[in-house]
Amino acid sequence: MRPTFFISDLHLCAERPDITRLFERFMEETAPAAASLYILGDLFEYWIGDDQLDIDPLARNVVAQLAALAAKGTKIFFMHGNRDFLLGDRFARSASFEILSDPTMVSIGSVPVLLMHGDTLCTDDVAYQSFRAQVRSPAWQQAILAKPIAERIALAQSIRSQSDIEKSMKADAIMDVNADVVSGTFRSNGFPVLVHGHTHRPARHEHTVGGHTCVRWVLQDWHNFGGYLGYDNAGWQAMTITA
Ligand code: LP5
Ligand code: MN
Repeated sequence: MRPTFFISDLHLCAERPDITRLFERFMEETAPAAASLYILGDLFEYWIGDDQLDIDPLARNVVAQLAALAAKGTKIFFMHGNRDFLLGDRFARSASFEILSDPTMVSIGSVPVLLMHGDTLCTDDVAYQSFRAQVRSPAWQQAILAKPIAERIALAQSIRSQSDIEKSMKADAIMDVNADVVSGTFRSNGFPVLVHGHTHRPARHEHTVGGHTCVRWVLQDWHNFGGYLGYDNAGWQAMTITA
């Protein structure tokens, strides 16, 4: 069985060439071994619409890396994160990947695995959830995508600054997953393995729900170094990638 790899929260941007290099190395040296690669959101620091490709050489390189990996035989799937929810079909076609909705249940070997970005589990963060509801509405997205690129970049940067200010005033616990929502998610999905990112708190958790011991993997963010979660015949393994 060729392995399956999961990554998220790379936050690729021109300001972090070191992380871009780690990603390129991962794509060239590690990812081709995988039958499937799941990118569970926040591939980019922010995404303002697929015409970002016209002005962003880094993004075009990422597309080329993804398309090259797909051409070598790795099936690639992408799920939106809270930074790149405007990534659309033009990007997906160019990168040769399929966009998955959040959540998505897959079967790997015979193991049911539920995939999420992870932000929907953070229901105690009421301010974020109301922001999310607004920016995920088709009407808001249509209005935003009609604005000129420069205006969208300025808006994305203002939201980033405002978000950082608000985060500095939120308790850590508020920005983590809500335990009841996690239990409910296991229960209503038949007690799968849950894989998500977003919280930047990489870990393997065990939850006891309705007499079942359920595993929740939280993916490594790529802030200080890179990382991926792998699954194959030998089981699950979280790996780090350093320079
Ligand atoms: O991203 P992260 O992990 O740092 O924080 C998230 C939540 N923040 C966000 C916002 C993103 O960081 C930035 C999104 C940029 C998207 C760009 C594309 C669309 C832009 C439009 C242009 C085309 O998701 C943060 C959570 C945290 O995770 C932990 O879960 O707490 O949530 C917030 O901080 C949200 C705030 O609480 C409320 C929203 C503030 C936005 C105010 C808008 C101000 C606009 C000013 C315009 C002049
Ligand atoms: Mn996120």
